[in-house]
Amino acid sequence: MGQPSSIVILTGAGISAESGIDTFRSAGGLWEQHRVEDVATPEGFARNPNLVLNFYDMRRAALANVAPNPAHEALARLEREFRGDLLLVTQNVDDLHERGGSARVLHMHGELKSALCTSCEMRSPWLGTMIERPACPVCRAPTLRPDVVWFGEMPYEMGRIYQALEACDLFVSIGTSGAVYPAAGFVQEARANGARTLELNLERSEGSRFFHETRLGAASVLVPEWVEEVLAG
Ligand code: BJW
Repeated sequence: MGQPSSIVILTGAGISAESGIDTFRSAGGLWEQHRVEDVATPEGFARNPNLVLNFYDMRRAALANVAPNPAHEALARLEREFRGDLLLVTQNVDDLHERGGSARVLHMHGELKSALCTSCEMRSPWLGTMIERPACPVCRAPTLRPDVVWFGEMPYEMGRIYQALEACDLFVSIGTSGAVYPAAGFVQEARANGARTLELNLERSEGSRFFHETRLGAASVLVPEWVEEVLAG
């Protein structure tokens, strides 16, 4: 195809792996170190809030020790230089896209550097810890939780994402296993609406067969190459 006019990009933990952030499902990944039911469900939080707050406090603090890699930087370059419509959707709760230079990032699974108040339901930027039950900056109640989307909860901005998937002519999935819905279904949604679909991943994802094309390799190599290709037309 020539240069696309509208692109939707979905990123997952694989794009941040080379920056030193653990993925979820690889050997030694987060779900081998912690039980999903304990740390990534509303029920787990209700059962043991200290465990969950501590888990996310540690991951928030760890962001200070990592930096964006060439894959994040290449997507920021695409945002600056691509003349068509671009929506960058990430499942990641880290801030490496922003630190890599992307100004418009849709965090469908929330963000480590944000707090959600279970009393007033407001979201507030949050850099510190939550284990000591700080007051919500909006309503002052000591009822903050990590602003991340757990299993059984609705991801953010689904309407905007599906609208973009309907309109795009290229959908690109980068570094995600395709194990978690609704993100895992985006490829079929885009394809049903006529988009070309491309997967960039270290290994084939669970939904690999739904993509027109799969390129295997490290994101820090594949993403800059692909961005160069798109911008060259
Ligand atoms: C590299 C690389 C390198 C490595 N270069 N690549 C039965 C059927 C279908 C659905 C369900 C079902 N039962 C329940 C559901 C729904 C459920 C779900 O999907 N469950 C599955 C387990 C089946 N989903 C939900 O509950 C979601 N909500 C929902 O569905 O609401 C209802 C709804 C209905 C209709 C429309 C819309 C909504 C919510 C899901 C929330 C997920 N939350 C988490 C935690 C977030 C907070 C935190 O970070 O702690 O999000 S789980 C975790 O998985 C995290 C991630 O964003 C998400 C995806 O993981 P990701 O990014 O793919 O990472 P990995 O580790 O799996 O893969 C890494 C990839 O990178 C691999 O492929 C490697 O090869 C690659 N890689 N190094 C390139 N260097």
